Amino acid sequence: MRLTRLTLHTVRLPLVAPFTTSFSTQTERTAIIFELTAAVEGREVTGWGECVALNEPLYSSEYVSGAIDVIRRFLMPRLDGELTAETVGQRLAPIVGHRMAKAALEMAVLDAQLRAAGTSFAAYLGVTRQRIPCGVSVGIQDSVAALLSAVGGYLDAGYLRVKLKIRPGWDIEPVRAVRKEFGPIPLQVDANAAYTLADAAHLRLLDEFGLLLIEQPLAEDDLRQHAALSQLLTTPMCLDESIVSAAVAASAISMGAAAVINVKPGRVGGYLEARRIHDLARAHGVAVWCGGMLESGIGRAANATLAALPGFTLVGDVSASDRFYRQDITPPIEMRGGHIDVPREPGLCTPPERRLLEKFTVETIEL
Ligand code: OSB
Ligand code: MG
Repeated sequence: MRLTRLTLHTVRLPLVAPFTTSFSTQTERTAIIFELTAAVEGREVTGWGECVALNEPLYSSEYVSGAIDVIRRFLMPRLDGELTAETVGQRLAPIVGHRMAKAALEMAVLDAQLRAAGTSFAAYLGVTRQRIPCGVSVGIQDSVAALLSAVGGYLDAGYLRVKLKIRPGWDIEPVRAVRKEFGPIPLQVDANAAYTLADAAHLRLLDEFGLLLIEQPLAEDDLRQHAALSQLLTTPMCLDESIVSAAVAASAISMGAAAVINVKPGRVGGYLEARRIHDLARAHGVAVWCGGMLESGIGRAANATLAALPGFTLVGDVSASDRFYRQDITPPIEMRGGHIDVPREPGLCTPPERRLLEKFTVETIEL
């Protein structure tokens, strides 16, 4: 195919409730929605994508306006002439970093390619599962009472696994309270890099709660320190921020830094690299699960398909649209009996509804 136009729709979606992690409180999600037009054998096709960069470089070095800049200046110019989704990664490889921006471009190209062929993402990946189980990521709350009420609501809604965000000052007591109130539910924690190895003795206090895993307690670059910490804890070590590529995943696995990996397509440069990490982890007996970045229905649908690959043996952070949004730009992705159906239509997602896309758009850029 040959790319003919790229429109970047920056949308601002209000969240149903503030979402607090160790690094920020978000009350809305600013997302870049990619609308790519391509010529495929004389036909015009559209591909949709979503960039998961946050507004500020607090989770990773990427951020919304930086992603738009690098796409305009350095990434799009490399995607001229004939190309396929499978070659986007190689074309963009000389540009260092900017994986969320690259991932979104590859996603839009892959979506266009699959739509042109009438193939679903599920068929492309070869997934056989029809539906995936849903977990929920629960932000830091103002009080333990508020946390118990939030967790209770998600359990009533049917979520099959709960992840609690933690940070120094909000860790042992909230976990203890949730265990006491709800008993042996599948429970895990995510620190978003808020601790150091010097906190090992404190983090060991989490071992008594039988958590599924502890996610990214230490800094992104602290692979060796995560390996050391995992020797001191019985709770399995899971990495998120640290795993930016299959190469880093291989290092982390060989160092004993990761017993589990949270796979996020945006963080690793795209769905194809995410698949490679899945394959690598599976070959090493390392469990993976699909993480989330408060995606709109575009990224959420694609994540629901990725999470159906056989190595995704743990419940991920793929929740229903209404966990974050009262109104999404696509028809809502719904959970039934704690599961989401794997999309079967051509491409990676249901395209956004034009009226809703326009309603939430704050900036449109034509490239
Ligand atoms: O660390 O997994 C994370 C959201 C934004 C940035 C980082 C993370 C998260 C989440 C939410 O935990 C996952 C979701 O989209 O449901
Ligand atoms: Mg995380």
